[in-house]
Amino acid sequence: MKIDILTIFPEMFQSVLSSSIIGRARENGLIDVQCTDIRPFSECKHKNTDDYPFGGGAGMVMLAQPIHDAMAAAMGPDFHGKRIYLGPRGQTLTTGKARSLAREEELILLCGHYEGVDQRALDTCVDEEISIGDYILTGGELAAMVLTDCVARFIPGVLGSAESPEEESFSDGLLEYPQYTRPRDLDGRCVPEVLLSGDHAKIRAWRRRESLAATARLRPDLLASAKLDDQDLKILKELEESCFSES
Ligand code: 4G0
Repeated sequence: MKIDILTIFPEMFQSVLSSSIIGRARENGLIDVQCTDIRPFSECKHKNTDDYPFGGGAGMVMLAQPIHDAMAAAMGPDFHGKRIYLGPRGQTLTTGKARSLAREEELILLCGHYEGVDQRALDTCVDEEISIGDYILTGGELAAMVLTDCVARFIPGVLGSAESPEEESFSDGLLEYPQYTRPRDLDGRCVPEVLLSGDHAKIRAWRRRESLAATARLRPDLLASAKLDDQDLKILKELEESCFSES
């Protein structure tokens, strides 16, 4: 998978995309992430990339011309993929969306700034607008990093063979069970006995119950679309009853 990020701040990406799992994936050639600086494409005399909005109002609007030309350069002669604009009007990024984007050959991410981008550049240079959540950032760069990280996890080989992107929170629609490592006893706070039992069926059942309990308590809204079997429903009923008896 190739990801090309169009931005006026390419230096923002260097450390984030060279560290940890994404850094390793790039070294191993599993993902090719590049930044294209929009500014050199500006045909203005001072290489401006923004201007005042027609009709007046606060803030600046990014010029269509440098974005259009940077996009053409990033696409090259035979582009196969999706061109995504990170902005607050887009559909919210989800696990499902990330999983499907990971199947694309190439992504081009356009990072907007100021009050946005000239609508004509969006009309001609963008296939889809995606938001990382209902809040405003000073620029699309952090959103592009979030999307890159989230999509990369679904590319085969990016996570170690032991980890699976499908075993994590949200994949079956539930929150994660609690994890423990050494020491067994931390100043009197002990690891749950079942995890030391070696009984893998019992451990699996305990973890499922903890996931269901955490989801019911912290994100009950997720239960409506979670993948639940009859056993899960029975556990949820038990949890609900024990919850009532507590209060
Ligand atoms: C486009 C993405 C881009 C328009 C980008 C701001 C939040 C997100 C930007 C605006 C961003 C997100 C209209 C303020 C840059 N903020 N939620 N900021 N306007 O994904």
